[in-house]
Amino acid sequence: MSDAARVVIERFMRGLVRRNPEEPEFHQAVRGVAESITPYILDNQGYRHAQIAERLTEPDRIIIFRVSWEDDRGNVRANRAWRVQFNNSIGPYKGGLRFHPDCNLSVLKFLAFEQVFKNSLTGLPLGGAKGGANFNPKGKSESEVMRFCHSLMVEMYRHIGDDIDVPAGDVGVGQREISFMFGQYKRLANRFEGVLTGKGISHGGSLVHTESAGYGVVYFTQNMLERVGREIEGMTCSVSGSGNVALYAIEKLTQLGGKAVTVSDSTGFIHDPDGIDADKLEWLKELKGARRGRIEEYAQRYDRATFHSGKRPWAVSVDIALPCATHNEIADEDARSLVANDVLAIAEGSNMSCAPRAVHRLIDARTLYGPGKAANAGGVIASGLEQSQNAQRMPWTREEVDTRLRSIMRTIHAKCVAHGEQPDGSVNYVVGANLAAFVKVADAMVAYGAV
Ligand code: NDP
Ligand code: 2IT
Repeated sequence: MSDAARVVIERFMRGLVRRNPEEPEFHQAVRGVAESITPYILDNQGYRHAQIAERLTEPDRIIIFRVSWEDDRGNVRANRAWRVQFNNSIGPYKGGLRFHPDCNLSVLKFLAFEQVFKNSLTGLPLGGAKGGANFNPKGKSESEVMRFCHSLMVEMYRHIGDDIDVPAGDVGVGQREISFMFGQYKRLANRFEGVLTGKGISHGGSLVHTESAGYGVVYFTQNMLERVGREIEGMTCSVSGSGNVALYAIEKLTQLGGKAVTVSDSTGFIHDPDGIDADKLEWLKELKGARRGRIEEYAQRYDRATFHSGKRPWAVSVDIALPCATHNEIADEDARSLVANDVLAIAEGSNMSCAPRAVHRLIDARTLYGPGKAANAGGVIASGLEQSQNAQRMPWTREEVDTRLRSIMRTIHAKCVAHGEQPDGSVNYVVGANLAAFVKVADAMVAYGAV
C-alpha cells in the first residue's frame, strides 16, 4: 500500500474513533475494510466525491429499547435491546439477533457493518443489520425465554417487515427463539409474512437453514483447497464452538472425509484424537441442544478425549482450522501456533474470528484464510432463500436449497479470487471479499445521489 493511502486511512480512522468513542470492535471491523478499499477509493474520483467511506460507516439508524419481562419467580426483569439498521442500499435490512450478556452497541455495530459486506457478496438483494440484547439465556427456563422473546417483539415489530428489515438468529438465538418472536409478530401485525428467517419448518422455515452456516464454511474451505489442488478428504481439523455453526461444520466436514478433532464452548475445549464421528456428533447435538450441557461431559463419555479447561484449541496440530465460536477468538499467538504447525486453511465460521495481527500473520504466511464475511455467508444465504420461498408461498426441497447454497458459496469464492488474486498467484481473500462486496454497495449509493 502507498504511503499516501496509509495517511488517508489513519486520518479517516481518527475521525471514526472520535465520532464513535469506546467502540473497539466497531473500530476494528472498519479498519479491516478500510485497509482493503482505501487504495481503490483513492483511484476513483466518483467514490471520493460521494464521501463513500464516511457514509458507509455511518449506520442508517439505531433503535435502542428496554425489554421488561417477568421471571418464573414473579420478579420483574429489564434488559436492553438494540437493532442496528446499517445500510439498505441493495435490499431490505437483514441480519441476526444475538442474546448474550456481553452484547453491546460496539459489538452489534461491528456485526451490522460486516453484514452489509457479507450480504453484498451473496448477490442476493439484502441490506445489512444486526440486533440483540444483553439477555443471558443460560439457566433460563423455556417459559422465561418465551416471555423475553414476546416482550422484545412488542417493540421490535414496528421497525421490521418483509420489505423493511428481516432479523434471524445468531449466538443465543436459534429456531426456538425465532419461532417465539415470529408468533408474537404475527399476533401484533396480523400478517403472516417472511419477516424473520430461521423459522420452524411447520410455519414457513426453510429446509437446510439450520445447517447452512456450518455447511457453507466447509463448502468455502473446499473451494479454497480445490484451487490449490487439494481436498478435504483425509484432513484433520480443529473446530471451536459447539453451537449451530460449529456442529454443522463438523457434520459436513465428516461427510466429505475430513476428521474434526476438537470442539469447544465458553468453558474450554475437547481434544479427541480419534475424531468426532457421526455418532459422537449426534450425542453432541443433544448435549448442546435440548440439554444445554457443558462440553466437559464429552471427555467423561469418550475415553481418549481430553478436556482443556479455559483454553482454545489452536495449539493442536491440524490441516484445517474452523473457528466457529466468537469474535477475536484467534489471537496473534494462536495464529503463530497454527502457522508453526503448517496449517493449510482457516475459514471463519464466527464473525471476525481473528484479531488484526493474526489476520496479517496468516496473510503473510500465505495461509488459505477465508474471512467470515465470505466463509460464513451460508447462514444468510439460506435466510435469503427462505425469504424467496415465503414470498413465492412455495417451499423448496432440501436438494434445491442445498444446491443453491453450494452454488452461491462457489460464486463468492470466485469473486474473492477475481478481486484478491496477487501477482505471485496466491489469493488475498480479505482484500478480495472486501473489494467485491464494496463495489456493489458503493455503486448503488452513488446512483442514488446524496441520500
Ligand atoms: P450458538 O449460540 O449456537 O453457539 C455459540 C458457541 O460459541 C457456543 O458453543 C458457545 O459456548 C460459544 N461461545 C459463545 N460466546 C463465546 C465466548 N465469548 N467465548 C468462548 N466461546 C463462546 O451461536 P452460533 O453457532 O450461531 O454462532 C457462532 C458464531 O458464528 C458467531 O460469531 C456468529 O455471529 C457466527 N455466525 C452465525 C450464523 C448463524 O446463522 N447462526 C451465521 C454466520 C455466522 P457456550 O455453549 O458455553 O455458550
Ligand atoms: O452472522 C450472520 O450472518 C447471521 N447470524 C445470519 C444472518 C441472517 O440474517 O441469516
